[in-house]
Amino acid sequence: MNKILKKIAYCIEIGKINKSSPHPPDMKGQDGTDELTLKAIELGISPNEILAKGLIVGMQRVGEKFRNNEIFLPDVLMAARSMTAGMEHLSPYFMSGDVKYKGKIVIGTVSGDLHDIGKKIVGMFFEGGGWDVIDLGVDVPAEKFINAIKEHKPHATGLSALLTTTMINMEKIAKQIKATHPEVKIIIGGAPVTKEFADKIGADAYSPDPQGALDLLNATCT
Ligand code: B1M
Repeated sequence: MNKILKKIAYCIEIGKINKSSPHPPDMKGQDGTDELTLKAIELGISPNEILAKGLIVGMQRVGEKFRNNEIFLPDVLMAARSMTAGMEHLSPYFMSGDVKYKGKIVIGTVSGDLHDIGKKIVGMFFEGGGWDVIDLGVDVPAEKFINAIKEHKPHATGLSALLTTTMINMEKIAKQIKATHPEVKIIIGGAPVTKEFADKIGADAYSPDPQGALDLLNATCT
């Protein structure tokens, strides 16, 4: 079991998407994250474990290498595509079989920020926990959040940011949401975000991880 999860992490690390992808040249014709994730599911490994011990481990290594200037932006992009290929197989398992949703949540990565993998994972947990998720994508300005809140009337909004330069945009967005829709709870998260920051900008809750975010969201229902 460990072997296949290690292989998945490695494929993310080197940006091997699937069997037919030509990158990297020395792995031409070999399975990539796409096929290996399917095989892991067939082996009966839980989607949670594949995500936590395969996909996310690989992406953490990519982050470390990028920080140390061992790899560059195109390599990170290949890794992101490889991760997305795996997530596509996992997402149906995180979806709730329940047709009756607990409520709605509007999520998005804040303006200026193009990182969407973590936000998508959080969205998958919300769906799996019985919430109807309206995902506005990346680079989402305050107006887009507010228009979506008007249209969908959610219980809560989830804001994600991965950059220290974009987490500050959360403040403007949170303030505008609170000014126009004080009843809508705001949950924030993403690597540079902290509980102190959440308190400072007037968000209702902060979680460093998807399960914590789901627990907080469920708590808004009670
Ligand atoms: Co960028 N990037 N990136 N990047 N990138 C980081 C974030 C960075 C830490 C890399 C590094 O230097 N080590 C660094 C940020 C430094 C900083 O600000 N402190 C960085 C940088 C600098 C940049 C650019 C500026 C690079 C450049 O252009 N020179 C640029 C910015 C573009 C922009 O946004 N305007 C850039 C671009 C990119 C790509 C587009 C190439 C690509 C994103 C592709 C995509 O998302 N489709 C990318 C990637 C992949 C990364 C790293 C390597 C991985 C991010 C990721 O997907 N992690 C990242 C390094 C790292 O994180 N180790 C890095 C996996 C994911 C599962 O984790 O996103 O943290 P994460 O989400 C977690 C939690 O944070 C939490 O739960 C998630 C699931 O576990 N969470 C929430 C997230 N949102 C939440 C919301 C919640 C609750 C929890 O409630 C609502």
